[in-house]
Amino acid sequence: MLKPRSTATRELVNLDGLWRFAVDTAVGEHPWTGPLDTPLEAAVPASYNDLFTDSAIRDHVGRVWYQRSVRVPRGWAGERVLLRLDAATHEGKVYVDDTLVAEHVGGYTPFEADITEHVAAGQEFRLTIGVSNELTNTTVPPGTITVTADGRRQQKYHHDFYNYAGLARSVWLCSVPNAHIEDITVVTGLDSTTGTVEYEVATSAPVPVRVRVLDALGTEVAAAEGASGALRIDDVTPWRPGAAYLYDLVAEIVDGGEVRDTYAQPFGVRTVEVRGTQFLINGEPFYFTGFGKHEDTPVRGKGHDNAYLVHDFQLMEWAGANSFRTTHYPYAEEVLDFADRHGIVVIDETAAVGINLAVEGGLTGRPHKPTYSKDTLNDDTRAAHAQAIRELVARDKNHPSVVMWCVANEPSTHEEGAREYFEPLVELTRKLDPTRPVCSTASLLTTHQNDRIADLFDVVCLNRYYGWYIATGDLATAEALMESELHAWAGKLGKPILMTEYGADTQPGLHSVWDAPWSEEYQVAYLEANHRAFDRCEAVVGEHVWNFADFQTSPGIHRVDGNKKGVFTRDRRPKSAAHALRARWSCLNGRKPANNA
Ligand code: BDP
Repeated sequence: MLKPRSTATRELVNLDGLWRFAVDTAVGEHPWTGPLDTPLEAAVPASYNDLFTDSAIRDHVGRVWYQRSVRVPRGWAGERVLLRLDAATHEGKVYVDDTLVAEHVGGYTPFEADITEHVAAGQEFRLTIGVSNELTNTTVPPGTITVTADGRRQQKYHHDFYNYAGLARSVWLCSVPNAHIEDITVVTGLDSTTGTVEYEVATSAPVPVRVRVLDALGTEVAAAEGASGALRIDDVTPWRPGAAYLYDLVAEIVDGGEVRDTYAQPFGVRTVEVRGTQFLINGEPFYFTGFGKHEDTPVRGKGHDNAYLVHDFQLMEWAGANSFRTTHYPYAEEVLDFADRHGIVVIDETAAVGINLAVEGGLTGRPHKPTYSKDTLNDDTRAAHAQAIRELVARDKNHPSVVMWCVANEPSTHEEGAREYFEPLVELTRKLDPTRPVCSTASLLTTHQNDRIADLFDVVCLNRYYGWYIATGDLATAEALMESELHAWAGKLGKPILMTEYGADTQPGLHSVWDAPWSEEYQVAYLEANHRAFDRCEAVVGEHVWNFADFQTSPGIHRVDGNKKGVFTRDRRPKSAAHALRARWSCLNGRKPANNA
C-alpha cells in the first residue's frame, strides 16, 4: 500500500486535530448514526489513555469512538476518494455517515477505504471511527480479558509496555485518479559501480506505465516503459549507513499522451547479506550500535510526534548509534522515512511480542499454560501473525534503512509446537521478501540447549539481562555468564549474533560508589561488563541497549512509574550511561570494537 503523497495527480487532506471522543459505555448502541453525544474531545494523533483524568477512560477495555465532520474538496469531482488511517490500535471500524466502509485488525499498520460512492465533492460527511484496545489469544500482541467479581473487564498481556490505544497516527483523505498506481516494489543491487533496480508497478486497471529514476538533484538517470522491469544506474551513489542517498522511482500512467497518475517512490541502492558470522551492508561488515526503543512520550502515549522524532534521532546520533529496532511493533512511517534520509539502519519488527505465556509483564518464570495449544496461542493466532507480517512487508519493503525483519520478540522457543508455529511464518516472510535476512529475538528462557527454532533465522538475536535479572549486582559473574553463552551459540550455529537487548533499570540521580543496582554508576558498569563479553566473541555483530528511553508500563509492583532501563529519561535527558555509550560508540563508525581482553 502506497504512503499518501501529494503529486501532480493526487491531493491530500490531513484530518489530524481535535475529534469528538467517547468510550462505548457512554454512548448509544449505534453512535455512528448521529453526532456523538459527548463533552470530550481527543487529539489525533495521540493515544487517548493519558489525555483525560478519568481512570474509567484510561482503564477502559473495549471500544472508544472518535468523530468529526470532513468536507471533500470541491475540486475532487471525478476523482476517487480514499480514506487512509495510518493506524488504529488495535482494531478499527470506520463509518462514513451511517455506512461501515472499513474494518481492520492490527494496531500498527495502515489501512484504507475507497469511499467514492459514499461522498460528493464539496459536501461534508460525518466520519466516525470506533477503535478497540482488546487483546485476546488470537491477536498480535496476544492478551486475555478477565472480568472481576464486580463486573469490571481487565486486560492482561505478556509484555511490559503500557497498552496505549486509539488513533496514534495520522488520518488522511486522499484523491487518486480513476486509473491509478496502487503499489510499487523496488529491489536494488550493486554491480561494481552500477546500481541495479528491479521494479514492479501495480495499477488499478491494465494501463500503460512508464518509470523514470531521478537522482537527489532531480536529474533523470534511467528510464523504462512497462509495469515491471530492470534498470541500471551508472556511477551509482549507494545508500550507506551514516551516508544516506535516495533516488526517486517516478511511476506514471500515460494514456493518450497524457499523464493520468504519477507517484514518486523514494528508494536507496544498497545490498544486505549474511555471510558466515558477518552481517554485510553493500558487501562490507556492519556492526550495529544503538537501541531498542518505544513509541512512548508523556501525555501522547504512542502518538506520533515529529518533534520527538527529530530529537530522538539527534540523541541517537549524538550517542553514536547507527541503528535501532522498532521494538515491539511497526513504527510510524515517518520514522522509517526519516531513517532512510539520515542513514540510520532499522530492524523492523512485527507486533508479535508476548508469544510466550511464561512471560508476564516482561518478567519470566511463573507456572503457566502451554503457549501453543488449541486454547492458548493457536492456528488463529498464527493467522493473525501471518497477516501482521504481510502488512509489515507490504508497507516497509522499499525502505533502504530496513535491513532485517524481526518476526517476533521473545517468543517461547523451547515448548512443544514452537517450530510448527514459526516455520511457516519464516517461510512466508522469505517468500514476501527474499532480499532481507529474518530474525526473532530470544528471551532468557531460550537457551542454546532447549531452543527449537534458532536455525530458521539468519541472525541469532539475544535479549540478555546478566547483571540485572540474573546475577543482580554481581557483574563479574554476569560478564562470565554472558561470554560463555555467546561462545555456546557461536559454536552451535555459526551465525552472526546480535545483542538485541541488554540493560539495567536506573533511577536518574541515584549515585553510588559500589555496584549498587538502580544507580547511574551501575548502569554504566553493567554496560561495560557486557561490552567486554561481546568484544571477546568474534560472532557478535552488534549491540542494541534496552532501552533508548524510560517508558510507561502496565501497572505492577515491579516497575515504579514505568520501565527505567532508558539511557535517557522519558523526557530525553541523558543518564550517565548515555555519555558512556557515546564514548564507546562515537569512534566505531559501524566497525566491530577491538577485543581488549
Ligand atoms: C525483555 C522484553 C522487553 C522488556 C524487558 C525488561 O523484550 O520488552 O521491557 O525485557 O524487562 O524481556 O525490561
